[in-house]
Amino acid sequence: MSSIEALIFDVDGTLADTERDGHRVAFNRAFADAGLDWDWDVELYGQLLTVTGGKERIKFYLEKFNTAFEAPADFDPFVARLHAAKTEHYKGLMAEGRVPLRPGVERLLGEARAQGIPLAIATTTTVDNVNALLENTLGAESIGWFAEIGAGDIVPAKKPAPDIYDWVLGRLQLKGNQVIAFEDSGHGVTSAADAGIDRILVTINDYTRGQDFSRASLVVDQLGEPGHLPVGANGQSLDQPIDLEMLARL
Ligand code: XBP
Ligand code: MG
Repeated sequence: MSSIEALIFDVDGTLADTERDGHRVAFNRAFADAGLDWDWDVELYGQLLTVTGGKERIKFYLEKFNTAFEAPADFDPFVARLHAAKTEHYKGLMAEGRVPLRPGVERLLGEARAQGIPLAIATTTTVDNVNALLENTLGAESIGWFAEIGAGDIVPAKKPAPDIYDWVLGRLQLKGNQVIAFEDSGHGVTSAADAGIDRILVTINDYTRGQDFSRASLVVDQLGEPGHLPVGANGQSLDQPIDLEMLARL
């Protein structure tokens, strides 16, 4: 068993359930602003999550679900403009406090900080969105709690590619066996595992339940709190919330 030299967190679905009430709503508002009648309902959005990255997701939607749409000649700039408008809406939604952190996240971040264990982020989403979530849940100073924030287009290939975890590990100057990754999705687990991370804790959510987590070390419904214990994949409650002492045993 290796010591824990850093905790690396995914953001969407892991720190907070941002997809349904954050990203999805922001996409729809950007589409409406642009005069497009596209409506990504909760169910369709679940299918669109097959592809990570907002710009990539818009293109996937047009390829698979809206083939009748006549793409403009300046397609990439068109998608980039839509996506930039979506990011502004997303930041507005975060500022309204629409999406809280998931149970146990603030507690575990606090425990790690108290013990001097570096924190980092490895996410597919845009860095502005990460900052907006942190600022509006934990306060602006919390952005500085993270030694490295790996986000969005900083790497060529998004999850499930390992690039973003490789980037964060490189910046931390750590190897995969020295860290623990926190994820909520099959794509996220693949990304972390292919970067050589062997301790991966998954907190599932309604969009990711049932995905392939065979490469994860532990799958639970949430990190939990003392009065609200996590439930494992076998349906049994754990006897304690996920804390550093438990993580050390992964
Ligand atoms: C997150 C994503 C992102 C967000 C949208 O995946 O897939 O695409 O939905 O963010 P993960 P942007 O949690 O695996 O990192 O629109 O800013 O790309
Ligand atoms: Mg995620």
